[in-house]
Amino acid sequence: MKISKGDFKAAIIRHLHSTLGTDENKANNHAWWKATCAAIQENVLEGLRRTQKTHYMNDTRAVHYFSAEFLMGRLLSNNMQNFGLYDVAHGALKELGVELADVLEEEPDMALGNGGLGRLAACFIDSLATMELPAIGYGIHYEHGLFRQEIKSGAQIERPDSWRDYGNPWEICRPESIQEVSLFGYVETKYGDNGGIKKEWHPGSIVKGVPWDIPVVGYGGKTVNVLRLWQSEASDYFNWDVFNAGGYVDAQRENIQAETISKVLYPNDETEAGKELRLIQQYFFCSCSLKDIIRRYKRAHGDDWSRFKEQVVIQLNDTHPAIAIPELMRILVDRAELDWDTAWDISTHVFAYTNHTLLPEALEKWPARMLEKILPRHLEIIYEINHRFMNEVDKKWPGDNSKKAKLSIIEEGPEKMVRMGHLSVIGSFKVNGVAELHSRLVKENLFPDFDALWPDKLTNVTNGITPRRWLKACNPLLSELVDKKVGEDWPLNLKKLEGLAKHATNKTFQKSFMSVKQKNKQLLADEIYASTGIQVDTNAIFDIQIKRLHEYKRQHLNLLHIMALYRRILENPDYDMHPRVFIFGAKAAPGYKLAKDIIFAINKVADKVNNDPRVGNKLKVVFLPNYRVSLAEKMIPACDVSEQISTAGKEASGTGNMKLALNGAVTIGTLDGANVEIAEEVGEDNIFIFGMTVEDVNALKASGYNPKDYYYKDAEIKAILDWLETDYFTPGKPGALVSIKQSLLDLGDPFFVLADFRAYSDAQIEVDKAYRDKARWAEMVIINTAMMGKFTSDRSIQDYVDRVWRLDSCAVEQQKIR
Ligand code: 73E
Repeated sequence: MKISKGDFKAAIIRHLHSTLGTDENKANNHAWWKATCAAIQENVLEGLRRTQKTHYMNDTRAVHYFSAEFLMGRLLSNNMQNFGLYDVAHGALKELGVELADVLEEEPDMALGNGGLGRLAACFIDSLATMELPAIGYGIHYEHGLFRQEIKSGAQIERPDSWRDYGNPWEICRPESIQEVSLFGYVETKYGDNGGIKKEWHPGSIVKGVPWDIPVVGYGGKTVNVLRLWQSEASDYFNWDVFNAGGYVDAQRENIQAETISKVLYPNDETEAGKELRLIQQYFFCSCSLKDIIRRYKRAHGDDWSRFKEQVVIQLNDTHPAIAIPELMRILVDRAELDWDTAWDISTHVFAYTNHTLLPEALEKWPARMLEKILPRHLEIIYEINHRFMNEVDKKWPGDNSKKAKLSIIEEGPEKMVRMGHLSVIGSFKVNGVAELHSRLVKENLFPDFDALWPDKLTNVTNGITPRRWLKACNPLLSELVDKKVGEDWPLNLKKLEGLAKHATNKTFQKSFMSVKQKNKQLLADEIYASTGIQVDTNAIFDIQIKRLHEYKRQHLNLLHIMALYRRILENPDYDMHPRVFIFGAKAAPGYKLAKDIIFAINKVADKVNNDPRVGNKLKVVFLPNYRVSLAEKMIPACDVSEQISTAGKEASGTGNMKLALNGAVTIGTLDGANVEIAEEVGEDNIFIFGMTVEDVNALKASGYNPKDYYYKDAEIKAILDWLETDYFTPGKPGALVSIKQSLLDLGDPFFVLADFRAYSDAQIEVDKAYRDKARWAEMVIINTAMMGKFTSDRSIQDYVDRVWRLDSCAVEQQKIR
């Protein structure tokens, strides 16, 4: 039973009047948006209430997804879709003279994440709710999410993101569940009468954690789980302990402004921040979340800890929440007064850890001295964990001190460091990588000795994406076409898309499919024109690279190839190629100089190419500013060629690769991350794989890679790199783009751009040929969509359930949608 259009219209107007205090004559799009959200939220809250009651009554085991990032994007369209109210709302607003599309544009993105890791967390909680699994997401209620990117004279400028400035209609504050978190101070050792010792932490500072709940609506609208995000506030509590110990001045100094903890998301993707505030953020949300879990457990089980590990599983999204391990030990040993072995048994049956990267600069390490200052008791506990673990290592490899040094949580050196990855592996019952290749490299290169010690601990769960957002919602035209061919239940069973494959060579179907693509390209062309003033031809190939800017992702390889095409056209006006539009979206970490230089270079080359009459329509280059979830939703349906060109072995999985292929783009990519599995699914004829494999890269490294060999051997490479040094692209400013050349020649080209250039360029020639064969291309495109079933996040979640969580679903009774 669903609400009628008329009743939904009445609900919107009711909220305009009594929630927003305005009326239909005065309302602007923002007000319409808020009123529509409020009307939908009635269902959301009813679903939430039912879900929580059902989970409580059934005393369900639940997964707790701990993540410093959740990149949620917009929620209105998603929530409408999941309740089956999209068409109703569209019709209701239409009758009110309002365009739903304009209303949806009012919603700010919830950008509480950097990139793939944060968006994965968002897809996972969508799947968990859809699959009716009891789950809570735990994270940080950042006041400012990832910065807004502006481009000024070609360069990236960062502006603050203020997603809550005019209120967020979805979130619910829960002051009744506030938690307190201790920081700083010292540890006192107390000796009991029976010779036992007890540790007491006297914190130097206490902050409050205020929970904000974002409801997460499953597809079908039955289960509504929550994402609980913690906001820091000053505690009313004065720091008496430090004051009494005569540490008044210290207390002041260490009393960091409580509100700063949840102020801002660190904008570094794939780099460890290494800053005090980052550690405090991590501890803050882990401590609040654990206390919240324990409060809920105690409501059902009192002080009986024996069932805790049966009721609770905690997934650590990378090492960012690894401090939760010693925090749980502290609570169990110091507070609940369990003996160490019992506490460790509970702890190591509760935590599981996902590794997302092998890049050394992303592997978190904290100076022991910093931990000692901020979390003195936790450092002691980490030493104790390590001490006991070293004994275990000694049993396996007696007397082998180098093994111990290698495996220890503590890295010795001029500055003692705590390795959070080792802590996570030791403290978890399962560890997974995020694609087959990545998980193999985790076993072979990152944690080989841990794998030898515990052969069943390391496993793989290949990433996935939610087809609800990444096909149904973002690509309504293609969804409608797919509905007609394979039925309407593919969003819940993505393998159904395979039913498209048998139509891949059917002329009529090819025509319908490609006409959808063409319409989506027109929509993107309009967007490009509106935001950059650049006019692009929708008959050109739309070639898209969208992801964080990082050397290993090699946007500069793409750029060098664009420059090569430009040069070929200048040298030969009849150079034979199908017109192409290269489109980029990427944010660079504000402190990552070369990444920002690459953005600048892309924009400078774009200026020149786009305005050169000798090029005409053959080549256009577009950099769309402020890449984010809502922009991705517009770009992905319009893509012909998906650029997935990271150095083999560096991209753990990638998830944009899956989104683009699902929407009928053909991948040009390396054998890296999940590209390998995409190639397996679509078959080698329907993807353009090029370049070095992991083994090739290792061999080249071992033999001594010299990028200058390629520079001197390949005249085109030389010409392009030399071009960067002139003022051709930056008139009057020679050398403005030279840092790219330097990194590739003088700094050793750490990501093998030059080594892969020729293979990439050749693969692009194949892409060009394939595109010109219309029937062949349409077939490839259809096969790509058809074969993406594996990459639904529902499959990833099922893998976690089977391999890691051992979780049962719990049916929630369907509410009457109003
Ligand atoms: O390959 C992606 C992967 O698809 C990987 O680079 C990314 O995680 C995605 C989801 O599994 C990732 N992000 C981070 N590490 N790996 C990271 C590291 C530090 C801060 C923020 C993000």
